[in-house]
Amino acid sequence: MTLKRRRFLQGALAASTSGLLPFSALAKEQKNQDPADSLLDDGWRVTGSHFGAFRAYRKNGIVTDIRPFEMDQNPTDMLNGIAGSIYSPSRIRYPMVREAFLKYGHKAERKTLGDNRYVRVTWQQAYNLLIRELNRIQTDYGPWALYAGQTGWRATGQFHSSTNHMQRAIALHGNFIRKIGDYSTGAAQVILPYVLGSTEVYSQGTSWPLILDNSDLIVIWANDLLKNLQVGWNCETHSGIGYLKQLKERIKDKKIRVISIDPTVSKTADFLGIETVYVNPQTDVPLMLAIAHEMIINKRYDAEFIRGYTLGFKEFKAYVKGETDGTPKSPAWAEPICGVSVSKIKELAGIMTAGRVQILMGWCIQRQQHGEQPYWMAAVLASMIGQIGLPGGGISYGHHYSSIGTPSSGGSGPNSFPLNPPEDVPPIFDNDDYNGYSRVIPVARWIDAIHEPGKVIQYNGSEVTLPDIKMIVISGNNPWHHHQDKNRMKSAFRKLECVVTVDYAWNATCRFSDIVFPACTQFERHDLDLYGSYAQRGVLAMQKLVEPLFESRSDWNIWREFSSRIGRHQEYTMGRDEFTWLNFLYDGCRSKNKGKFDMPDFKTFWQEGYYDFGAGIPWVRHAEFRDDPEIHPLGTPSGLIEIYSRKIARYNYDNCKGHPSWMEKAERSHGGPGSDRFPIALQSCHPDKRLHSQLCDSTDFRETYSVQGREPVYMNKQDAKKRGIKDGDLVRVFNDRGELIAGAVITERYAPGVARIQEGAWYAPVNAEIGSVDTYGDPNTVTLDIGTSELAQSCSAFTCIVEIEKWKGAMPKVTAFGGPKVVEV
Ligand SMILES: Nc1nc2c(c(=O)[nH]1)N[C@H]1C(S)=C(S)[C@@H](COP(=O)(O)OP(=O)(O)OC[C@H]3O[C@@H](n4cnc5c(=O)[nH]c(N)nc54)[C@H](O)[C@@H]3O)O[C@H]1N2
Ligand SMILES: Nc1nc2c(c(=O)[nH]1)N[C@H]1C(S)=C(S)[C@@H](COP(=O)(O)OP(=O)(O)OC[C@H]3O[C@@H](n4cnc5c(=O)[nH]c(N)nc54)[C@H](O)[C@@H]3O)O[C@H]1N2
Ligand SMILES: [Mo]
Repeated sequence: MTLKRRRFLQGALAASTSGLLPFSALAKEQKNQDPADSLLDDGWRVTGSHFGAFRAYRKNGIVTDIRPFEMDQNPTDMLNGIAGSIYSPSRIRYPMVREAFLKYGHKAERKTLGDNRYVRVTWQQAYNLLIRELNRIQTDYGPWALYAGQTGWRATGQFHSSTNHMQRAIALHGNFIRKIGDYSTGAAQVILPYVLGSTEVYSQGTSWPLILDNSDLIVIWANDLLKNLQVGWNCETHSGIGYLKQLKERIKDKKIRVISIDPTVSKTADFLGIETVYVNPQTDVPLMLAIAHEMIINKRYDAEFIRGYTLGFKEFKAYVKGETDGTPKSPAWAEPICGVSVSKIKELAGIMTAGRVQILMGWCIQRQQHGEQPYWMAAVLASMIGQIGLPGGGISYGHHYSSIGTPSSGGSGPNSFPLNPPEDVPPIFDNDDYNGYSRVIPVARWIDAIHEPGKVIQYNGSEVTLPDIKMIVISGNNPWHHHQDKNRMKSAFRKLECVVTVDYAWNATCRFSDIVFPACTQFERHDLDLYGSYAQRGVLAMQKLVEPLFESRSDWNIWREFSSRIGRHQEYTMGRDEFTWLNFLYDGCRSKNKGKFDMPDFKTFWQEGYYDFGAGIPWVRHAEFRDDPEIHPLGTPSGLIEIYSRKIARYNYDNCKGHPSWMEKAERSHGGPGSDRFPIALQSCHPDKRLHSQLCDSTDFRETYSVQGREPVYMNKQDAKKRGIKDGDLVRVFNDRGELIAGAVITERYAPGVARIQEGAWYAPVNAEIGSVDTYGDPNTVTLDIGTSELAQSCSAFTCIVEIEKWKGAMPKVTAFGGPKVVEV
């Protein structure tokens, strides 16, 4: 896309946000989208993505214009990146096989893995290799040697859900290792059921209108709502951002006070113009304990709520007062650890116990060592405040995600393409013997398994025996973005025998694979999905914009042919084609909603492009429990909020005790362990202009934020000055685990000792060697790969410290983009 075109798109977005575009006219102009209809017609089509639902114009077979969907009043800039991703130089064009693997198969040396040398093969050759390898793994080893369990942010669309297609097809062939939990909320999902009786993070939360009307104070804790609400699990329409705009008005009118507790001034804090209380990274628990200490000493907590709705406050109180370990968790104790002054801590304890207080927790503080603790501790604070179950009070663990807090319409979305094969169809390799290994592993521990097969680890009160993984199949996720410590991953991948990836973008995961299948993007196939995510606002037709580029195919077509080649076509497809599936899923949705919503038939729906369920009714989380905890108990063992958990105490873990507690980290900035050598905390927060690694391939869009072609590292002015670094300099970010090149952006929005590189920057080593410098700037080059604790064993990416210096010497070229080095054989 040319710069001119980009400006045009930006102009189009700006115009449409102010409501100037005649959307109904656009809708009318849409051609009949019946499958029989010529797919070569020019015209407007409606579709959607994680970044937003939108309409696109197709001319002469290419996308020439993208405008937000009329139900999206707060469209995001990321729509400007979509065309550049469809037409990216990094698109996977053909099936590709690693040069050494093509010659020697699983006996190929693996030291060259990552050198990016690939041979173009035919689809037939690629299938033959894949099936040969799967047969070999199931025959020579067993289901324990195959890992196809990883999931991630595959495109929106319930039918083409790419991980479902891959897992269903592989399951028709043989069994494999699966995972439990996710990188997003792995620690929360395990700890919160013990404390609040449910995972909380993916539950609908108290409706924004009630928060706006009732809260006196909103505490935004480790949470950047404005940034993270840009992306949703379904086709977003960004209602959450609309509520933030209303919140800004209430702040201006002095009706609500809002503070942010964060090591940086977040995009949200900047937008709302609110106070940020800087906290040192990884030290929220000492700050929270000191607030609790202050409330206890001054008897400023809701003793009645504690008595009626919670269990175990006595044990916790003894710890806070220092009766169990000799250390009172006073503000004076906390200040040198968390960096928040005694007076500020006292002020926080004061304002959090005056008036109606809503706490809104973000997720990234549970993505650190002992990430269970701040989550548990926040629930304890909310219990002491005593407003759980009241409108505008209590605690939420999800208002920054997928429009949580927008009242749900009550409509039901379409089901997805079924993940599992029909129950009466056994796999071809019908072997259920896992050789004593666990068949399910905690999601972030798969590299541990490759390094130490057979090792027994603790997990959530049970034992997991790590399997001996030899082969991995990947689709709809990008492990060479999402996992920590790239050099450790590199050495693990050298031990594998075969890695297969299905994607549309030639990212680092392709570069560390043996066989790569080219999927098309979601814009090259028909689908349907919810729009509005948790608002469940309606059902959206996702109409194909263009035909699959190069030799790419939809995931459905890729795995359909695979199934055919292993003799399982009928079992895979259930006799339906793409459009009969869409029709079937839509009809299922229509009958679920019968009586409540009068949905039209499929053909009419497809022509109209969407069906709107309308707005929902405001609702308060945990109101029933508050009303009567005996009739509506929580799902905890006692039915109450467990400040002390006997169950967890009985596990006897050193790194997760019976009540929330402060434990020093493996490494930590601001005077913590290792900070003498690596004084800067490196955050790897979610990107403002990407969804993880997605859209990084969109060249012009990337250039709107990159620095001299590298990913930005945001750092504090003082830190930069001390190191002689100027804004726009290329720098070396490093620790003992690895090094990367990034472009410095100097800002006053970060506290001294805190820097950030947004996750999802494409990993791009100079060569295949372990330790090779990353030329584009993936923060996971340097992050730590340990479990949060023996309880959740989740991702600890935010336990990471580094040093930063000006880059010296020759400057290697960026190797991330533009696909593989194609080798002729
Ligand atoms: N350091 C650090 N690491 C992190 C995090 C962090 O905060 N810090 N966050 C973690 C979190 S919360 C998450 S959720 C993970 C995200 O990790 P992932 O979900 O793995 O990240 P994505 O980049 O979204 O990967 C999706 C991949 O699927 C591909 N894809 C999209 N649509 C399709 C399709 O239709 N078909 C096929 N075949 N492929 C498709 C995309 O091209 C992309 O390569 O990262 C985790 N990693
Ligand atoms: N634009 C965009 N939106 C997204 C995504 C995306 O990739 N792009 N991904 C989606 C997904 S999969 C997820 S899981 C969510 C992620 O949602 P989160 O994990 O909540 O998001 P982050 O932006 O990583 O972090 C939020 C805030 O936590 C602060 N923080 C970091 N460390 C600490 C700490 O030690 N203490 C305190 N108090 N604050 C800290 C950061 O400074 C940041 O302001 O976002 C979703 N939304
Ligand atoms: Mo996530």
